[in-house]
Amino acid sequence: MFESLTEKFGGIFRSLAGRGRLSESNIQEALEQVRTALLEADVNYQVARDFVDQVAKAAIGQEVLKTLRPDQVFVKVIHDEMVRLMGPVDAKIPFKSPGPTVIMMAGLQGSGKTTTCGKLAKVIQDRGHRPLLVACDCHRPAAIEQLMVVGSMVGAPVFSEGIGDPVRIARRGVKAAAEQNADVVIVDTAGRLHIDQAMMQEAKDIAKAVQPDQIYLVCDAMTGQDAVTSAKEFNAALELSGVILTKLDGDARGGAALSVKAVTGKPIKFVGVGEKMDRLEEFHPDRMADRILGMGDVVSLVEKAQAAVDVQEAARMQEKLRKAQFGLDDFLVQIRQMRKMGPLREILAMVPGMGAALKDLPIDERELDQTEAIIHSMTPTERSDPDLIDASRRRRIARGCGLDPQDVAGLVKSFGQVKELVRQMQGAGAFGGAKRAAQQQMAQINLFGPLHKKRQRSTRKRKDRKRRSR
Ligand SMILES: Nc1nc2c(ncn2[C@@H]2O[C@H](COP(=O)(O)OP(=O)(O)OP(=O)(O)O)[C@@H](O)[C@H]2O)c(=O)[nH]1
Ligand SMILES: [Mg+2]
Repeated sequence: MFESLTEKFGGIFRSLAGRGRLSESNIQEALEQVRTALLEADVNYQVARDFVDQVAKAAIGQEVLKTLRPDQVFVKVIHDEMVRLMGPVDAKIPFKSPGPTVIMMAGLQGSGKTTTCGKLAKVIQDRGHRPLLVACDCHRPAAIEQLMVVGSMVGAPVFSEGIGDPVRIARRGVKAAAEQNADVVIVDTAGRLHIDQAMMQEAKDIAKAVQPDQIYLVCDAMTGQDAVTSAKEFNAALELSGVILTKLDGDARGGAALSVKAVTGKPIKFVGVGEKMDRLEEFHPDRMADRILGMGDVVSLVEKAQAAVDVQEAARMQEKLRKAQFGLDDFLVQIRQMRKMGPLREILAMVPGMGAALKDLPIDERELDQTEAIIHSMTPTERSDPDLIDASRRRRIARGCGLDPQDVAGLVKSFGQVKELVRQMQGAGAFGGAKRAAQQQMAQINLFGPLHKKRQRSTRKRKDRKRRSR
């Protein structure tokens, strides 16, 4: 898969080895080569340009950790950017209950729709459901016959009324699900050689009639940018749920895989890697990036080295805390580290059991921005010793970050409380009860909440005003 792209990246990485540090000058050449490699792999022009810009931003000035070479760091940067470019994607198929869950396939002629109907039916069976295939490519007897064959290969029933009106057949197919003991319906549709009005209209009419829960666009990876262009048009007409990219086992160059999410906003959900019915795989951006770069071991090496540095950093922070030298500057570093991991909501959602609880929680990334802004408006001395901040300094800081002096006071107060509690917790090593109490108190201090509190305040004010005016 994508051999020539993999080879080119290999060459680029080799040429970076031996440099001391990733700098603007020594990386420029490598970036230019990355751009060329992407364009030659038929990656969309704009996507390639943005990609290189992002890599440049992420790579330049990256400290090359003692244990790592610059080419290794560059591999990791490229890998992460590729993952970002192709993801995120959820490979789950949302089944609804009661069913049937209706899945519609769309795509150009020969892209692999009918074959993929069978493969997808197999994936769905493996996930414990009972799919029914519906033959809505009903202009040609051969197309219906092909779906019948595919169905029998995977042991899935096929609903067909022969040549006829695809909209009517789609509707009746969905109705037939119950009597066929099926809880998922997969609708095969007709493709044309090129996007044309008649095909789009037919697809739209079918979608309108059966209101599919999922619409998957089947794209042939071998057609590169043409696949991406057609995906864009289909998406405008049909509101796709995702893309299934087929024929990745052939000599596709990689352009479609790398561009489709950036151009359409819709992720690839599955990839076809062969003609047989068991050749459909879930799409995972990180695994795909590993495959393209062929550098999975380097990526994990860099991750380990970075994690080790984070551990050292954490130990340094703990030591500072212990000596009560922990200032707002260090706090800022901590916020940044945390944000590096992704949006706060996503980080928290990864904690088991948090997903549902998060739904109603007012998490606002802007609150973190505010906390950062307040700290930024402080002088270095104020950051390391927030006790210095009196009323006039508070006003100055507030002006600097465009907030209320109260917000500044709130942050300083919360920070003081945390420091005090940390001190208590460390002092209370022998007394489990006191330590737990301190931890509980800690959880109630909201260091990230000036904006949120302000919002509550202003709502209260508004309500007061309303009451008074009555
Ligand atoms: N190598 C390979 N071949 C595939 C893959 N998916 C589909 N094909 C082949 O591509 C050809 C076209 O597939 P179909 O499923 O008939 O495509 P379609 O979109 O239904 O085509 P129309 O109904 O004519 O619009 C067939 O020969 C398939 O075997 C794949 O992932 N890998
Ligand atoms: Mg077909």
